[in-house]
Amino acid sequence: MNTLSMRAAFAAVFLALACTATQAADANITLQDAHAQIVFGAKVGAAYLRVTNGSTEPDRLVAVSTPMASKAELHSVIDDNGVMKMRLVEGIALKPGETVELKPGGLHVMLMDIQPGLKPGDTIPLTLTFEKAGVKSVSASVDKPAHGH
Ligand SMILES: [Cu+2]
Repeated sequence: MNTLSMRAAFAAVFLALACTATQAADANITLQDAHAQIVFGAKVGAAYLRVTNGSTEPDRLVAVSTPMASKAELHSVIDDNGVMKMRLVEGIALKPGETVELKPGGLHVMLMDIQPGLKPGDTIPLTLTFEKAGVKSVSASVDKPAHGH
């Protein structure tokens, strides 16, 4: 074996090891307490959940989709001189071991043009795409309407 093919062989081994490590980290995203608040009659709503990165690598939630709405976006809420505004976010970073909570008044999954006929207690399937962990699914239960609506 000449030096060049030795190097190629080592490179192949390292690549194989790197792939194994990535796959081990994949299993460590946990999704909990997924629920959704819908503005009944307006076809818009928001989904909330807790996302935990249990791996030793940083990860990033990059996209969300659902068959129950024509559009799902990651949003944050910002205070613009006392006016609360929603902003589209490119992704949500997750440090190793970190739990990020998507909750009312903060980060949320914006659902637009929601299919009609959903009732409190129904579930909305959400597909979350992570940079490293890949695609994860969770069901969000539809909350009862909030007070005054
Ligand atoms: Cu929003």
